[in-house]
This record gives sequence, C-alpha cells and structure tokens, in this order.
Amino acid sequence: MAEHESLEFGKADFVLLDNVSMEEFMANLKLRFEKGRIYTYIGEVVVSVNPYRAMNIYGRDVIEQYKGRELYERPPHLFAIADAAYKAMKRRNKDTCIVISGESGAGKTEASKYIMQYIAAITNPNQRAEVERVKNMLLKSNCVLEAFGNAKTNRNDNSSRFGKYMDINFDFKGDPIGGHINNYLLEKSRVIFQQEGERSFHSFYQLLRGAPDSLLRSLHIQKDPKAYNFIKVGGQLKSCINDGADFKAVADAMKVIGFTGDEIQTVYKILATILHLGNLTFGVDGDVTLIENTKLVSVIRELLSTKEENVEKALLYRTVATGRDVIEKQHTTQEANYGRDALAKAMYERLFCWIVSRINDIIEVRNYDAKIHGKNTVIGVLDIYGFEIFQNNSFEQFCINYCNEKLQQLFIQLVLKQEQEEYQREGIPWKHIDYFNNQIIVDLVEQQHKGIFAVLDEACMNVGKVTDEVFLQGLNTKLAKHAHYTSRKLSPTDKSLEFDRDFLSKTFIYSGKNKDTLFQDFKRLLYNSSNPVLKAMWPEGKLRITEVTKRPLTAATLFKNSMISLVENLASKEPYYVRCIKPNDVKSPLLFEHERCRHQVEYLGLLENVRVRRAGFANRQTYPRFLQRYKMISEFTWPNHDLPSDKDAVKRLLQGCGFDHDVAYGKTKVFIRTPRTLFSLEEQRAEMVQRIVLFLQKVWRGTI
Ligand code: AOV
Ligand code: MG
Repeated sequence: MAEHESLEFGKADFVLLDNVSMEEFMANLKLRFEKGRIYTYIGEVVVSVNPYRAMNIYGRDVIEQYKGRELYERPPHLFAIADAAYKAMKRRNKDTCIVISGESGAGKTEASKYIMQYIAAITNPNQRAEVERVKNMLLKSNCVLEAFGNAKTNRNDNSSRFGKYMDINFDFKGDPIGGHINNYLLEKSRVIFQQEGERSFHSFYQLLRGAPDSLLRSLHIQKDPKAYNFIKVGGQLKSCINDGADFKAVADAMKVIGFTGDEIQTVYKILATILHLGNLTFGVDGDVTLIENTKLVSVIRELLSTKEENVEKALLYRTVATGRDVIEKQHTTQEANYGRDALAKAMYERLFCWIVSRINDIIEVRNYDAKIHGKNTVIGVLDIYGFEIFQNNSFEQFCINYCNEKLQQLFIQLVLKQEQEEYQREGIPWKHIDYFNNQIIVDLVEQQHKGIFAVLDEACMNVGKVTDEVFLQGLNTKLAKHAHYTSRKLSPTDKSLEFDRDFLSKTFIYSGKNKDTLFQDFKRLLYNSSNPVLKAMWPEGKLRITEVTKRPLTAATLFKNSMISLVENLASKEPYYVRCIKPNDVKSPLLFEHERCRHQVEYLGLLENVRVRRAGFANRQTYPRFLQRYKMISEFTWPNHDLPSDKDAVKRLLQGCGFDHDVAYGKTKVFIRTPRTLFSLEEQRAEMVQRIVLFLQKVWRGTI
C-alpha cells in the first residue's frame, strides 16, 4: 500500500487535504517534517523541507524502490520526480527539466545532487565504459564548481554564489552521453569583501589548509588566512567545512575530469595572485602614486609569468586614447585601489568561467554520430542561488532576487496559468482560481526604458557623475507611482519576494558594479603572460588601445539577457518542480518555525498550486495514449474496440471499472481527478499483464 494512505505521517499529497486552507497545509507540512517525511507532493510538484540532518533515504536500496515506478506508487521523494523526468524523456522522447527553487539554505543544491546521483545510478545497465566516464565527470564537476562558486554566508554554510543550469544529454538507449553547464553571474564582489560572519569562496581556504607545504612555498603563501586582507574581512576563518580534505578531493576531481597538470597549477597561481593583490597598498610621494610593498610585485610577476615593470605599470597607470594620441595617465591612490580590486575580482570571475568552459569542452557530447543519427534528448537541472536579504544588500542580491522572481513567474505560467487554460481549451467546466501574478514585479525590474535595470543603465551612461544618487533619483522620478516600488511597509501583505525601495536604498555601489570596468591595461598584462593557460583566459588583451571603442554591455543587461534566455529554454522543456522550504534560521533539525515556513508557502504560491491541482485533475492523457496503456483491463477494448471513437472506448472502459465519477472527458484528453483512480488502473493493468504473461508461458510450454 502506498504511503499516502497512512494518516500517521500526514497526507503525502496536499491535494488530499480535507480542506485547502493555510492552517491545514501548515499542519500537514509540520507533522510530516516532525515525522521525518521531508517530501510531500502537490500533484507532480515535490515540496521539500530541509531536514538539517543526514537522512537515510538516498541509498542504493531506496533508488531501487523508485526505479521505473509511477509517481504515486511510492512515498514522495526527489527520486520519484527524477524518475518521472527520466521516463518522460525516454518513453516520450521529450526534453525535460527539473527546476529547483526556494530561498537561500532551503536545500536546492543538495536536491540537485541527489537528482543527479539518482539519474547516474539508474542508467547504463550495461556498464558501457564511455557512459561510465561521462557519468563520473558529470558528478565530479559538482565538487569543482562548489569549491570555486560556493561560500559560507550568514544563511548557508555552503551557499551557491552562482546560478547553474546543467543539461544532461542522453542517447537512444537512455544513457548519458554528455552534458553542458550554463553558469550565471558569480557574486565576484565576495573575492574582495565579505560581510561580518561570512567567508570568501571555499577555494581560497582549501588552498591554504590543504595544499602541501611545497606548493604553498612555490606560491609564496602562508597557511594562515588572517595574513590575507581579501579573505579575512568577514572574520569567519574557522573551517566550517573540511577545507583540508576538500582541497584534495577537488584536486582529484579536476584530474579525473581531465584538467592538465599545467592547468591545475595555473588555477593555484591565480588564487595566490589574488591573495597577494589584497595585501598590496599604495602611497604617494609628492604627486607620484607608488606601491608600498614592492616585494609583492615581484611575487605577482613570478606567479603571472610576466615582466615586473609591466605589473607595476598596470597597477599605477592606465593608457588612454585621446583622438589619435595614446597617453599614460597615472592613477590616484583611490584609482589604484579600485584597479587592484577590479583586477582581483575579474581574475577570479574569469577563472570560474574558464573552469566551467573547460568542463564543458570535456563533457560535451563527443559521439557526433549519436547526435546526428540517434535521438538525443536532454534533462536539464536548474540550481540557482536562492532568494536572500542580508544586513547590507547590493547589486548581486538584487540580481539574485530578480532571478528568483523570474522563476516564480515561470512556475505561475506553467503550473497555474497554463493548467487553467488547458481546462478551458478542452471544454472542461472550470471555476477560475485566483493567484498573485508576480509579472508586475518582473516588469518593474526588466521593462525597457522604465524598469529598474534600464534606469540603472541610464545612470551609468552619465560619464563623470555616475553615482548611486543619480540612480536613486531616477528611480524616484520614474517609478514613484509604481505600487511595488513604494515600500513593502505600505503593503505588508504583498506576496512578492520583497523588492522595494527600502531594499534598494539600503544597497550600495550599484552603479560601479553595473559598469564593471576593468582597465584595459590589466587585460593586456594577462594576455602577455608567457603562461599559455593564463593567456588563453584573456583573449581581448590582444586589442590595441585604439581598437577598444565599443561600450560593453552592463552587468545588469547581461544578466537580464541571460535570465530571459534561461527562462525561454526552460519553457521549451517539460518541467518538473522541486519547491524547497527552509524550516528555521538556525540550521536545526528539530525546529519548525511556523511563521517563517508559512511565509515561504505563501510567496511560493503553494496553496494556489494545491487549489488549482485539486479543483483540477491529477492526470490527463490523450485518448489513444490512455487506451494504449489500459485497454487490456476491459473486455470492450481488448484487444481492439469497435466503438465509433477512442473517446467512446475510454468512456466505456472507465464506466465498466466504476471510475466514471472521477473523470472528465475533454475534447482530446481524458482527465482523471484523483491519483487513487490512476493507481487502481495501474494495479489492474499490472494484474492483467501478469495473467497474459502466464497464459503465454503456458502456450509456449504447450500446456494449453
Ligand atoms: P541552497 O542551495 O538552497 O541554498 P543547500 O542545498 O546548500 O541550500 O542546503 C543547505 C544545507 O542544508 C546543506 O549544506 C545541508 O547541511 C542541509 N541540507 C539541505 N538538504 C538536505 C538534505 N536533503 N538532507 C540533509 N541535509 C540537507 V543557496 O545555494 O544559499 O540558495 O545560494
Ligand atoms: Mg545552493
């Protein structure tokens, strides 16, 4: 018997609640959390509550229980969703995607890893070496990306500071043959600054704590993180994760994936260079700006394989073209500090993107024959940075939260809106269910000319007087009347993720981060390195100063464009959803903070989801497909029917089984209201298949 029937654990699907009210929803969520049932369905959506403790539910034995089973046959689990996405991909030849959402620390990244592990475990039954290799690389890539893209924040000890979308490609047998990763805006400001209680990216601490002494010596690095200005700002230097052991795991993973020895060495050199850059200070002598600790310059020169005078020059001067003349302009100390910080951030960001592209080079589908001849379908897994508000919020939080709004909009489009539209299209009687549509928030941010990003870009075009005040003034004049721009304080029940003026005005250095300037001199410096790996990361350094004229797109515009294409991509696939909830702020396995959870249930629109799902139908199938699967359970349809249409045949079959009251007949599809009916149909089908098999065996053996 499936677990949904057992009251002890609450309802396994919120659709089965007696009354769909916030109270009942919360009571069920809490009960299940307390009973260690962290997953609950809303139809095909999995709601997950972070257990903050190791759960014994991801082992090989559990994987076997979910493999090839239907969603409603087993207790709710991520594996069931992964299996559903896999089955849809394999049986119906559909590209699918699994979208994992929820706020920071809610459990998205962990969920994405379990999903990947599940897919890896159930594929390649024949142990083909090439497929095993691909699977291993896909799994190992996580470890590398987390080292360079995750960090301890005040919300999560292993917080993703980049967005990740991974496609896994499958061949006609349903085995993984490659993959591709898209990464979204890394929070690179963390390289030079962390808030109180936070850390920089794990990679730095791993290097200091895990690298052998000989490596540290060659990098001129000492073990103590306190020695490095850039990574000690947040004060959290203790190892909350096992940095030392992780260093080795990441180094091994890079080797397995296929990074060369030189490449791995260059990665370490870049990390070390950034640490040294943070300790560089500038002073003045008369009207000359100079570097105070020149020894560091020669260390950096050595690590970057370039000339000492070039490093010094790039840090102190910038080359500018005025008409046809090219002149060298000395930095003020302030400009020099800015340049140094920008260089450190850019080097890290470039390193991260290069790591992703190297992984892609290696995991991209090799077998072109399979690509051309065989069917090649994908499952995409999206794990982004979750919604977050800190004491101080900046451009990155704004982008992260905008990204979460975009995904919420996609959920609304696909789950709430399209579902209701389908009933209308199919002519099923339907009473519209209201929900908060956050499109208005998305527009507020991304609309052309008058959205927040547009106002920001405009402020940044204002050469000379680009300040955040200009930006705020622009917002105040253009958006003064926008309902969601005025503070959420005025409308505390606003169900949007909290964008508001209050949020914006607490932030700082928007315009600088949006313009994101790195002096061309640095690009040339790195391009001219005699280390080919480093040189390859900076191809634009080859341009001469007079050739660099184009105004680059701003960070906001780039991010907006990448989000729009991400959403388009997801919308083109069959989506599966995991909605993660964070039960408390203290990482406790015991505490279910009611108000905190209720707020998440509200802004994720889960109650509306239940209402739509419940007033609606758990399952729908076209008439021919339904018959194909269940025709053997009725004498009217087996082996073939002689009714005027498939629709009539389905009606006859369901009447015969006594399920007529639980279904509705649309124009092209039959709609089944409760999972129980489907479950029952499946049971009857299994029984018939068994009988047919026995019968055939007897025929073969000649006993009939
Ligand atoms: P996130 O991805 O949603 O946050 P994580 O997946 O990193 O959150 O989860 C945060 C922490 O919660 C993990 O490091 C685990 O300690 C714990 N956790 C989450 N899911 C599970 C689980 N299924 N079983 C046991 N522990 C779990 V962010 O990346 O910050 O948005 O940007
Ligand atoms: Mg994460």
